[in-house]
Amino acid sequence: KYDEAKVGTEKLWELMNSYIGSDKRSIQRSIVNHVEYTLARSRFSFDDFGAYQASAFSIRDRLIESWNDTNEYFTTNDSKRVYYLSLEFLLGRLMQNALVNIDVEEPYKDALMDIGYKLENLYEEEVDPALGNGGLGRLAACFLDSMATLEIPNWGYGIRYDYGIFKQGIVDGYQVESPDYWLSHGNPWEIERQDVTYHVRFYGHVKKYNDGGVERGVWEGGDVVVAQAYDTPIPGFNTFNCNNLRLWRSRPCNEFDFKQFNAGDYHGAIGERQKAEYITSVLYPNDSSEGGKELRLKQQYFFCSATIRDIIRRYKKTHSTWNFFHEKNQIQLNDTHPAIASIELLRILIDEEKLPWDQAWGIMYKTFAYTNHTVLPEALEKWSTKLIGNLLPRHLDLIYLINFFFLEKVKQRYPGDNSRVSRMSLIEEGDDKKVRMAFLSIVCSHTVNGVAALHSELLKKTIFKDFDEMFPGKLQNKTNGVTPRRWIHCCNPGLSKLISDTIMEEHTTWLTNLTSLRELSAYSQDEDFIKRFVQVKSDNKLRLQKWVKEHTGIDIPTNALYDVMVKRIHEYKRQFMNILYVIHRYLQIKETPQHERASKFVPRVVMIGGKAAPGYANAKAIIKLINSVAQKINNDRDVGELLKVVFLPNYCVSAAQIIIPAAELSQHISTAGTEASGTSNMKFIMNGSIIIGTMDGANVEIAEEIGAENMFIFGALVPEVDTFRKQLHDGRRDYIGSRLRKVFDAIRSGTFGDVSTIHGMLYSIENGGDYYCVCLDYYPYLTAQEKVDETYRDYPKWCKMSIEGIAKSGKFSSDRTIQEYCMDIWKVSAVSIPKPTTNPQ
Ligand code: GLG
Repeated sequence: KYDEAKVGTEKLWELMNSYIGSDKRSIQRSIVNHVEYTLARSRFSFDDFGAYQASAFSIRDRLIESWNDTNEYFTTNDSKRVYYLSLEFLLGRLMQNALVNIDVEEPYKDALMDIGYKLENLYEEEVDPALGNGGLGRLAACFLDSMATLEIPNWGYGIRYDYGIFKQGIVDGYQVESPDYWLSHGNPWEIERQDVTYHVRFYGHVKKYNDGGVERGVWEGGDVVVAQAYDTPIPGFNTFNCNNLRLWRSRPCNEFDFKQFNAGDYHGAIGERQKAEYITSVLYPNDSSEGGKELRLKQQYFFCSATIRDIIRRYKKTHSTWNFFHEKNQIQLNDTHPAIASIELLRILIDEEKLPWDQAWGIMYKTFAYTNHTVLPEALEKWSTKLIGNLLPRHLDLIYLINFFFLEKVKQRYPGDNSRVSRMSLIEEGDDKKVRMAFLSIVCSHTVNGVAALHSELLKKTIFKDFDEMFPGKLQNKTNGVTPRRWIHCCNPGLSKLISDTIMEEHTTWLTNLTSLRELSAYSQDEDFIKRFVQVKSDNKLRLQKWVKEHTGIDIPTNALYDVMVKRIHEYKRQFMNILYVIHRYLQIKETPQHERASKFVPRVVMIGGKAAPGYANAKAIIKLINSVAQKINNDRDVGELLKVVFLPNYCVSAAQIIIPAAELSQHISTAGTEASGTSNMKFIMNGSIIIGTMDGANVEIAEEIGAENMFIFGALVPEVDTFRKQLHDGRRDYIGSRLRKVFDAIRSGTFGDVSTIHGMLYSIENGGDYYCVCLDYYPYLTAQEKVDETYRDYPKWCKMSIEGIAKSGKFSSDRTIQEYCMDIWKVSAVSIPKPTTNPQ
């Protein structure tokens, strides 16, 4: 610490008495300084990548100013904080987002142009940090943006993986995975915190003792690794507030095994240390299914333990009793992945802080809340008690204790109802006993929520029914949202400008009050507006056309309907049904005489993209089928430009920002009752793409908002799905109609080459295994697709529908979602940091 008396705060203040200026000279000087002093490159010659890096450092400097001020302000004011714990943060590129949020995109563009660099090109130099699988991780990123924008004191906590989600390549139509070492050229956005580290223990044993009636434990032995913090500033839009995302990296403990070393086993001693670093090396590439692997549990506990210690340390800086902990801290669990955090808090309060059980329990309970993201049984985490007991022996003790107290309450409340007791137990009995992490999270949290209205209702009726009965009101709904800053303004500048021009508002107004888009409704039939709207769409289509050429080599026309489906590949999402329809369309075109084709078919480019989990054979077979179908159709001269099929490789956030604004139709066709919410559906609507979709997830609320007449809705509802499944179970097999049969036959007969990997799925669907109801929904889907063609022919009507969609998409801003979390769950309000005193511009 500096000696205040000697140096004087005034002197320090004088040395840096304002935020960095936003005039051209200041920006250029800051960039060139970083070229020379940070990158140690010559200021007289640097390439686009050097310019990107230096600009990033220069922008980071600005972020650090408000990031420091914000945190200091929150500490001085003892602000209530929200912590968002997630194993995934799918941030996407940061540069444009930061420039837009702190409102210096134009000044940077000019300043760079003046020294010979195009800002748009520099954006392309940034790696796309992909520390997440899909919707769950991207939701966390949208939430961070909204919380900063709404000036909610918030930190995100997660893992700094060395390898994010794999890169997807396509070889002979098959997915091949390669590692994404995103840090190879450094990461200018993060701040390495050598001063913020914690020890995290694994394995070992517990000694218990009685402390005046309270049983406490001492956990000793085992392995200890170090968690080191890396911070990424999260600027809000149009505010000086800047929040933080703290990601943990595992490092070896400084204690080196000299015994082993001296015994001559230098390699062994080093190897032990490397094992520690392994913990945070790679993101598990599963979306909606759980591996149950020890390393995954290690990752979970590792980041939860460091996080809880960090939160406690921060609280203790300003508090000497535990009385206000829950009033100052709210912790949100993004699915059950960080569920062990609550047990860690309980353990620390009981074993280390020596609190009585009731007090410790109360603090934990009032601090935690849990979000469920899926009803799919394969995605619900269950950890074997053997695994937990070995890795985290004290935590398993506490889980048993919690279960004991909880089941006592269940028995009191429902005397004699033994089946309910075993249904609700936190432990699933069997040869390999398991902890039901979702139930544990419900019991340890004050509030639980689903992510769309339908999903939350299903939770109450199905997997959490007993809990809803016992704790009425505890289960809530918080419909997901997406940030319009990234998903309209950054990815679709043309549309953003058109909106601002039309409703005569500054970006800063409607981008934080998205329901004001309603005003656009008045223009849905306005000729001038439609003309500009169509121009924006075709510019975006051209941009995508180039992207497709560059990434696949395929030429696609721009004067065709762009039909897009991008999301993780999964049977429940039914990319399979999409490609079956494509085959049907192809066969139909072939059957139609040339001269009748133009009047019968609207030219279409069908684009499908998404990653399959590396161990998910059926999903991989679907990718292969799509590519084989594309290969055949695209090379069939007879079909020409009437139908093109593209598999969009390596779908990721930066690709989404090009793909979504260009789409005219987008597919969200999951089996009713399977997609918890979906969030890309919201992004597509905001960008004027019309949805063809089922009544599933947030589609239901989208239809409510924009009107079912502005979508192409089809398919079985949840009760019909249930009935169909029951019929399958009872032996019904008559569900494959002749048109679908033809498609199956075409696949089997080799029309699309060797696609034998899909034969298993075909066979299963034909023989009662159509769990996701492809056959049930197939014909309604065809009808909806015919309606699409018909509507596209009436182009003014098509435009009207898509403009109405944009106008009424306001509900799906993640700002609205976060406001609901703040009011109903966290009870937290905005804290606005004061403007800097001088010259921030
Ligand atoms: C889940 C669900 C999605 C949901 C997302 C965010 O499958 O339907 O939109 O979380 O809540 N595992 C996911 O991606």
